[in-house]
Amino acid sequence: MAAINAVTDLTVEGDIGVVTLNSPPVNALSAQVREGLKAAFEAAIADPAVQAIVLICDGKTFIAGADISEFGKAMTGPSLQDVQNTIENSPKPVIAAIHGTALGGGLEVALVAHYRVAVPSAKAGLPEVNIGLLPGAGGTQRLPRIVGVEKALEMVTSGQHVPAKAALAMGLFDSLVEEGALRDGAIAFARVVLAEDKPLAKVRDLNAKVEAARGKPEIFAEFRAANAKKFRGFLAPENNIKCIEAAVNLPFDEGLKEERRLFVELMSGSQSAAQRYVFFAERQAAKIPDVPDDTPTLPIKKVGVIGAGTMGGGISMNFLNAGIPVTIVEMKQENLDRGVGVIRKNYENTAKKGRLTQDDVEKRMGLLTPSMHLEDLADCDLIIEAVFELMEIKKDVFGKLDTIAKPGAILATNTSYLNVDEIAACTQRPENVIGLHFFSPANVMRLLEIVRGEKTDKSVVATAMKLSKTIGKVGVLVGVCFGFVGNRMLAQRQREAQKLILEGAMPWDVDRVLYDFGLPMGPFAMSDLAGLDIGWDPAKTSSSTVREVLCEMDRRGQKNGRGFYDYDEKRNAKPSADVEKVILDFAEQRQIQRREISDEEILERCLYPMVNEGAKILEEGKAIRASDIDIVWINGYGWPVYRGGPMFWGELVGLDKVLARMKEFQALHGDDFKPSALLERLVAEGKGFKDA
Ligand code: T1G
Repeated sequence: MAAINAVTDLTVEGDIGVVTLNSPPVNALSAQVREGLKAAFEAAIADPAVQAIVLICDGKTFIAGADISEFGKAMTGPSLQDVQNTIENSPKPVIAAIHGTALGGGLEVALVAHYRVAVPSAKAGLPEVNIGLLPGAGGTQRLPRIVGVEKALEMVTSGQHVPAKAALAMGLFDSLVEEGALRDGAIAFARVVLAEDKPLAKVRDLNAKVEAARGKPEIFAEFRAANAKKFRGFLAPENNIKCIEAAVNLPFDEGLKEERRLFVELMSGSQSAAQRYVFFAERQAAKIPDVPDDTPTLPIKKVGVIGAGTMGGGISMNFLNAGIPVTIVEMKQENLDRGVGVIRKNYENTAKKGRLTQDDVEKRMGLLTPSMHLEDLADCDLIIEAVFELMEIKKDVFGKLDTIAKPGAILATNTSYLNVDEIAACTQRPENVIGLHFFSPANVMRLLEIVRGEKTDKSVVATAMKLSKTIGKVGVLVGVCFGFVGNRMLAQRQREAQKLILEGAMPWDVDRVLYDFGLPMGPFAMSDLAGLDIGWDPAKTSSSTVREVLCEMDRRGQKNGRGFYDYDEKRNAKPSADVEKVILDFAEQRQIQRREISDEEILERCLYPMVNEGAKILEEGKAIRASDIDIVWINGYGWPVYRGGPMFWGELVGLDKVLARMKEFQALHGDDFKPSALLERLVAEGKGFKDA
């Protein structure tokens, strides 16, 4: 065995040269890996004893892509294309042996090999689109030559990881070898190749599948139309599509040049910078400075959920999906039955779409135990209350749980706003109390705000963070304050939106500006969706806000066909002349002189106070880092990932510009716009939020 460099070695087994990479955690194509690969293949090609070459990786996966942490830095060592040319021009057969996930540049390296073999558990994909890029090492030119244009379009624009069996069926893999015996299987495959002594075929020379699509622009037009909504606002999907078009219409080397041009266009743009930032930010959110990775965690084998309403049902589904039994408790039989019925209906709807089998549905429902007695939660490891958002009710529940739950059980509240420390104080075990704030619909939204109480034990925090991964959520640790991180910042935007429609804008103006910015919907459409009458009391209503007046007019939102908008039977929204009149009358009664308000002012008035509130959250220590705040907004509120999150975006705008406008707005509209001390300091020092 010859050690080529610290991460690469070459061994010769009989007449097979085996190049092995070992660069944890994912064998990413760092400079060192590229150097090692180039040198190892040059050595194997030059060695007369070697007749064929196997490329394999140690650790958990085949090469999982270029080293994203190197982007934006001066490149050292051989380029990836240089390494690929060495492999692709080998006069000896090269077999890529794949386990784990061959992704991005990793799959692109495998595509310049002559053959690809894998274990059944392996996956392959070109997920560059998820970081705002495209496969920049020939993937867009080689992939369609193997799998065809339609599958290539799907793969490069979705970033999907294709399982080995499907990869074999589409020709991406040439053979599957026994699980756990990849090395031997690949060497045996190499020997068969030698015995067959076929001429070496390069993927770049396979033209049949791209030529078959030539002169059929409808393939691309239909794909674009079918995905317009999903790709809205993103730049990378379109550039990926253009690359596949180039593979169809241009000779290979011309196509490669077009791929390079479109790659550089994305790499130099802010969208990819934002999406690469989010890639690392999401992983950073799992790191808690004073709760090390080896903090002991508690086994969660049985969960109790109190409340079978929308939230309780959605929360329960997360655990059922992960195979964790749930006892769900309601006080009234009819509510319990309805809640269980909704859970079943949700699963059956998913099964109808083919994403679950009926057997899966029954398995999950079999893990659910309905009950009318809190006492049935006595053996649960974790109990989550999802009762009405009233402190008195929550305190009553926790007081009872304190006497019922077994020692060591974690007691969690799903409150969206309320003080977790106050709730914890109703028990003798505040160290076991934590907030688990799910976002509606709780079985869909990825965000889980994990609210750390003053006395919450580190093992409880560690358990909650680990559990978030188990149930497929993105857990972000936040501190106790009104609305924690997400809702506290949302309140800033909601307040400004309400003021703007009195000052001169209409709800549909504000919604359009925020929708065009990239949010899934604006504040007024969101209110109609949730229901204008949440928290509205007909007995106490006094026409004190536009929203109250609309409720008094029985305009409750989408649920009854009219709210801020009028809705047709397909729930298509249309601005309402009645609402416009309500707003104009409301402003007149309050002597508000309406004026023309620009889209730019709408955006700045709604978003800058959010950035400012994020800065306050940071200086109060209610979030560990600015990027955690961004992860909250991307996963909990649909902030466009290609804008990186409110804090990333604020820095992109320029904190100095944000501060200046906040001061202008403060002079005009009062202290709602008072800049945070942190924002003032960072601007004065010319720093960013990472220096907070
Ligand atoms: N570069 C650098 N670091 C990476 C990395 C990468 N490509 N992928 C993962 N890591 C780090 C990650 O930050 C974490 O670090 C650790 O590895 C474990 O990751 C030219 C231009 C492979 C499915 O987009 O999808 O190739 O936090 O927690 O859940 O065309 O990582 O431990 O310090 O995610 O088991 C294309 C991205 C790159 C794949 C494993 N490739 N990675 O998931 O572990 S661009 C990708 C993943 C490219 C070419 C283009 C996942 C994974 P730390 P993890 P995991």
